[in-house]
Amino acid sequence: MKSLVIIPTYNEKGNIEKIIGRVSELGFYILVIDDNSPDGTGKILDRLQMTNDSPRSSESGAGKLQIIHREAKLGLGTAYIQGFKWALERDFDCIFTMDADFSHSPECLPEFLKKLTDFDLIVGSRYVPGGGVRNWPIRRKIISRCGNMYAKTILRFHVNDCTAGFMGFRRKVLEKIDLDGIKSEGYGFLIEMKYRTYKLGYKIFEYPIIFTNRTLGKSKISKNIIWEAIFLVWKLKLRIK
Ligand SMILES: Nc1nc2c(ncn2[C@@H]2O[C@H](COP(=O)(O)OP(=O)(O)O)[C@@H](O)[C@H]2O)c(=O)[nH]1
Ligand SMILES: [Mg+2]
Repeated sequence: MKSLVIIPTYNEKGNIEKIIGRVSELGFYILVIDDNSPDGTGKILDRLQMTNDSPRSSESGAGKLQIIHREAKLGLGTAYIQGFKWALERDFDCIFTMDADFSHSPECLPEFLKKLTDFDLIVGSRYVPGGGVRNWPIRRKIISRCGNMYAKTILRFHVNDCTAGFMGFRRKVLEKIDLDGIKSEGYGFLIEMKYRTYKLGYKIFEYPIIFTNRTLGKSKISKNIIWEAIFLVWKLKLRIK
């Protein structure tokens, strides 16, 4: 099984080198999609790719780090769509989505992969027994909890953590989803991917994770993205049968 971890980045200079190190130690291929981060994350990535591709490191997986540089901040949703298409043009069997800021523990990846033998989508979930959130401000805890209850109630589907960004897909799911039909961003995008997977009849498993707030850099999620998600839930309910 060949597995790819897609990591979108915007201003992650304090995290990027470490996260790539941890994920590649676990033997996964990595695709980073950087939106011309003003803090120079893209330059760090180019350097890492050069050292990764050096003859010395070839036994430990040369070419396992790939980078897409985009011109400007185009959003999390379009970054993932581009990453999914990139993966489908190649021979990856399992495709993971993960943040760069260590809120998602890379050590969960092998567990997700194991579960993908029985399920089609694994969701790293804060809201199932064993899961949780660490060091998040109370405001974010409330928004996340209420947002998830809202989405779950309106969409009437069983995923408890619809806004989770840590996911693992079997290739066939991404092949079946109409990726060009997805226009949502941020949390809306994360809800839409899970809802479409569910509507196509695929098996979803929520794997408990402890989501730890970032210690380096700032969150990029804006108020607009929250509003967008609120409207999107209704659009999804009406449009996707
Ligand atoms: N390429 C790209 N990455 C983004 C963008 N917005 C956020 N990210 C990345 O997406 C991941 C999640 O973003 P983050 O700000 O941590 O969201 P939060 O955890 O909900 O506060 C991080 O790895 C970010 O660097 C974007 O517009 N483009
Ligand atoms: Mg984060």
